[in-house]
Formats: sequence, C-alpha cells, structure tokens
Amino acid sequence: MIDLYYYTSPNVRKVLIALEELELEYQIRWTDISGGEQFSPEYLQINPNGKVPAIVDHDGPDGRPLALFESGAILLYLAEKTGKLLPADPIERWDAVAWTVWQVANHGPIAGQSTHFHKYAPAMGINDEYATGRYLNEIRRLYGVLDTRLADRDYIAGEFSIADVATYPWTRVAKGQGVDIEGEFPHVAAWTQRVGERPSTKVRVSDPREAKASKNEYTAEQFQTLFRPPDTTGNPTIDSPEPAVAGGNQ
Ligand SMILES: N[C@@H](CCC(=O)N[C@@H](CS)C(=O)NCC(=O)O)C(=O)O
Repeated sequence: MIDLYYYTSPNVRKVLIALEELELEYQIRWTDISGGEQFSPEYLQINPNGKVPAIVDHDGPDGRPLALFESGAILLYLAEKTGKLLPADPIERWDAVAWTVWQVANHGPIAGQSTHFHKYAPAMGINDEYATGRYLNEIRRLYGVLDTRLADRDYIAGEFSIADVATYPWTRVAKGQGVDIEGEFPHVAAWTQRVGERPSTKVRVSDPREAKASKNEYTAEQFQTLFRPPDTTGNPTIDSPEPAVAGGNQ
C-alpha cells in the first residue's frame, strides 16, 4: 500500500496518474497546503521541503517502508518498482529521463510562477508587470520547445512514459499560465488531448474537500500561508530582511 500525500495540484496529479497507470494500491492522505499542513513536524519527517506530493510506500525495497518526496523522484521510483512507464532500451530510457527532468526543473517551476503572476496574485489585487511578463515569456519559450519535440511523435519520448505523466498535468491548465495552447502550440494541444483520453488522467479523488480545493480560491490568510509574499507591514521577513543601519557595514 502506498500513501499519497495529496492536495489538488499539478505536481500531485502526476503521481496520481502514475499510480493509476501502474494499478498500484494507494490511499489518499489529504494534506491541506492552504492551511499549512505541509509544515507540520510529522509531515516534514516525510518531506523536509514542506511541499506536496510525497509518498510512503509501506512495501518498499526489500519490503521495507520508503518515504519519498519530489514528484520527479517519485515517478522514477514507481517506474523502477514496476518496470513500466520507461522504455527498456537504455538510449530511449535516458531520453525519457531527460525529458522528465526537463519538466520538473524547467516547465513545472516556470508554469507555477506564470500561474502565480497571471492568476493568483491579480486575484488578490497584486499586479506585477515585470514578473508577469518575465514568466510568460519563459513559459511560452518552453511550450515552443515541447511543441517542436511533439511535431513528429505521439509521446514525448516515443512511447508513453513518465515524461508524459510529468508534463500533462501542467499543460492541461496552461490557460491559467496565460498560454493559449490551442492557438499557439498545436502539437502540444493535440498531445494534451491524446493523453487526456487515458482513463488514468480522468480519475477523481473522492475526498469531500476536493471540490472546494479545486476552485483555487483563497482567503487572505490562506494566500499568505501558501504563497508567503513579502510582508508589506514593514515587519522583517525572510524576503525582506531588516534594513542595514544607515552608514552600516560595521
Ligand atoms: N519540485 C516539487 C514541487 C512541489 C510543489 O511546489 N508543490 C506545491 C503544490 S503544486 C506545494 O506543495 N506548495 C505548498 C507550499 O509551497 O507551501 C515537486 O515536483 O514535487
């Protein structure tokens, strides 16, 4: 049995899709990141970085329990555990790993920031033209890279793999990133539709909190917990350290 530490989010959906594809037994451990549950001492034992997803595989290597964080590491682990979702041929396999790392190191983080400045911050009355433009330019560049890749193949690494599993949950919500996939990146749009037809991508979490969380509407307090913007009241925070004493450098 695998525990999936879950909240409605693209990074967690990657793991949900993989578990469904691989037909592994799992249970949802609801983790309310808008209420700060990712920072509880118990959860930090599982993910010291205080984010979802994380898993605990109670039947891990040699039957020992394994706690794992970072969606990319989890996908690689599940692929290794089952011998599925990665090509058998080493050259193709490393290609699939490279595209998986591309997603977790480039596409995912930039899509997240683009969503923040395009959607979440404006909903709180915060409009930052520089940040919005910077992340939108970079996410559009990344979709261009993916579009070129998908021009002559059905899946990112030839056969359906964890590279597709990692990327799909973010392309399906590209609108929130400020990107018009259908209009600008036809190969990405066709691939998103193709992957979205797989039953694994249609699974719904039955927890009653899911519907509310899916709306992505946050109170000011939840917004602060989740996004931790710099404190504008003048109190020192990690983002705005105490100003140096005038004439400082002593
Ligand atoms: N690199 C991490 C990113 C995880 C991540 O950013 N998770 C978000 C949800 S998509 C989260 O837990 N946010 C809560 C917070 O930042 O406090 C991964 O791929 O697993």
